[in-house]
Amino acid sequence: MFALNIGIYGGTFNPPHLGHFQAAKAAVAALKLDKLILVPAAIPPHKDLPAGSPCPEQRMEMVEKMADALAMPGVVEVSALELERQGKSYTADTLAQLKEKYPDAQLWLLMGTDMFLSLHLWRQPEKIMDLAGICAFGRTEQDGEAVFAPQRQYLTERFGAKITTIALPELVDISSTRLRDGLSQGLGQSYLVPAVYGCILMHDLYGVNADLKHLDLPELRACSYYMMKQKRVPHVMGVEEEAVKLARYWGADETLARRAGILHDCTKYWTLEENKALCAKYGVELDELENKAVKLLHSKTGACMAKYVFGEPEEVYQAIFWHTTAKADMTLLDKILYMADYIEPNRDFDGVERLRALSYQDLDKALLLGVESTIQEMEERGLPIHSNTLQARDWLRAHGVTTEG
Ligand code: DGI
Ligand code: FE
Ligand code: FE
Repeated sequence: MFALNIGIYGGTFNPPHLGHFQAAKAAVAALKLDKLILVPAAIPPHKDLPAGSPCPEQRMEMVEKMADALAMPGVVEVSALELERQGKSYTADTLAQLKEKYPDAQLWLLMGTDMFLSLHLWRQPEKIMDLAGICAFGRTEQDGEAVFAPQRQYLTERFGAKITTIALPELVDISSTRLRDGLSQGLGQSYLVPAVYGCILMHDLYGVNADLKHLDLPELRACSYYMMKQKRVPHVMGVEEEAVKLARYWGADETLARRAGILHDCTKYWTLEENKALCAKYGVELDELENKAVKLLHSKTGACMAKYVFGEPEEVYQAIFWHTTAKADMTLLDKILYMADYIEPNRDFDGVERLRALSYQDLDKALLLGVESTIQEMEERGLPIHSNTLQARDWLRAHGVTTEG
């Protein structure tokens, strides 16, 4: 018995699309994989990359985004093995390296129909089939099987291959060539994981030539999700939804609330250095606490990205800028984003129900309760409270707001 079941999914991933995504997901389930390693090729041995293709590092980044979107942390990983090696990216070499790393594992090499049908023509096919079982993504229809069966028999007899086939939905047949052509004409988003599309838009890959300052909503979401980790996406979707609801209820601009919600945490995973660099670039001055508390900076840099990269208006900039600390004398949109962040449907903490109810009865009361709760939590955790947070509380109290009733 093998200790681990490891799937290996190589390819040029030019770009990684929903076909790859579905295949990866299906393979983990069908083969009961303990680990799935995605291996983008540096220099594919079998064909030249079309002119203007993204460099290996960019394809690697897109694959990492797709892997994250699979939402199977600890199972799906991306390997730079072929990027780190010199020369053409031969699968036989990759499998040898992985076998050395996981000597006791059962390796499964995953591949689509075309690749499976030409496997005997790859470099060192006997080595490949000696090191790994082959998992081919087949189709459900009979004519698929008619093509598959002879090849399966041939590889088994000639190389002693261990072969398994898994049936996948139609989607898997997405043609990368057609997808690339579509992208250069402003199409193709529906075949991509949003975060991958965001990567393509922000780095101007495949001739998309996006005008980042005039993105529609799906494109804006794609860029925002690209910049963060998958695990934060549900929260951001929740904030978008809640901000729109609050805006509708309290008579604020729904579109601005929505766009602020989409972008509010887009820089959440930046390092302290990255945050500071962007603040310096756009002249955002930081105080002593902000200079060391990275959690306080994503609101400033998120605001800068919204305004300077995505062309959002000043109101959106302000709302994002103040969404973490709050401040004295906030605008309606500022309050809406602050509260949406606090009460969006995925939030679950003691008192969230009262905060939700208050947000639709008396927004200022809700805001004061939110600010006071944050202050209390910071105190309990022994963290310094930002002066803007304290000023938000004092301003509301001075204007007759209470949390009673
Ligand atoms: O980005 P989110 O997690 O959705 O929410 P957020 O932007 O309100 O950030 C919450 C984090 O910010 C949380 O870790 C606490 C921290 N924070 C909020 N107000 C203060 C604060 N940290 C300090 N030190 N002082 C504050 O006044
Ligand atoms: Fe935030
Ligand atoms: Fe948030």
